[in-house]
Amino acid sequence: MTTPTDSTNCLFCRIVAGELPADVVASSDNVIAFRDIDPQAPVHVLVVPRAHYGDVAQVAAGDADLLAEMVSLADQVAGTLADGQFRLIFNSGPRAGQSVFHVHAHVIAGEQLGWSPA
Ligand code: DGP
Repeated sequence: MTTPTDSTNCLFCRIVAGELPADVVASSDNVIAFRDIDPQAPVHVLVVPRAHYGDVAQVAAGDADLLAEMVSLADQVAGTLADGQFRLIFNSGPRAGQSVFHVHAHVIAGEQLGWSPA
């Protein structure tokens, strides 16, 4: 998947660097988690690696351990802010709804979820 991957003026790079505010709810060595600005559920948190990768395929190819760390932090967030049950969404590419091209996982939790998000 070809997506813009330039870290220059990347919104989430600026949040990671502390240049822009965010409601950070959890962090690990290489990943931070902060509340989405436009929540779609009682718990809607974005899990974001500190390093810039454009999308989930790029982080999987470049650093599979980092992808595992993202999933682990998502699980931690769901256990802390909800009942441990959660939906994890990666939008990959504009047609899938990706609007910020710094890979992030949406942790959706805190209520009975319907299906499908499409
Ligand atoms: P996506 O469409 O999958 O790329 O998700 C991007 C999400 O990022 C979207 O749900 C809204 C969220 N978002 C956009 N700008 C900001 C921001 O400045 N702060 C926070 N916390 N979330 C943001």
